[in-house]
Amino acid sequence: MRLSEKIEKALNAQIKEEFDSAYLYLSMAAYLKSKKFPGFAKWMEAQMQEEFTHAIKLYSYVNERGGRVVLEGLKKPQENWNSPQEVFEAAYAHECYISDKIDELVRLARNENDNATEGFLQWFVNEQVEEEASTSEIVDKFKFVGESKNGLFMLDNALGQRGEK
Ligand code: OFO
Repeated sequence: MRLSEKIEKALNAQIKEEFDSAYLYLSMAAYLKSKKFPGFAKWMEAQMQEEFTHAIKLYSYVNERGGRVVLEGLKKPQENWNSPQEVFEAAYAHECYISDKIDELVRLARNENDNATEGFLQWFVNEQVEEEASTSEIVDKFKFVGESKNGLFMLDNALGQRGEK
């Protein structure tokens, strides 16, 4: 069965959210690079790539269900923060915002009796659990490190290992 118009519209809106997320994380990476934290920037660049794959996953699903993908303009992302810690706090808050969006989509799919979309969205529900956990763990590490320059240097190194183990 083809997607209902309501679901199609909501999934298209989520494609934009995922691209906005990618764009926001790229902006965060650029800020972190400018502040000479290559490890934090690398982590954010990897996060940006993940968001891109989320958008494409939705794009493929809409097409598979006979829907029409319509792209919206991207939101201009914030470009400055006060510290790397603030960047990761903002990333955590953003993931919580995205989790709410996914939950809304699940509710909509349920109300529309669209089992396939509800099942498809389960992957995103699980992904959000992971993304909230990973960003919030990093925020905890920043709090632990506090003002220590050494600690910050080590944390930057550690996050720069993302994808290398
Ligand atoms: Fe960060 O999970 Fe998609 O948006």
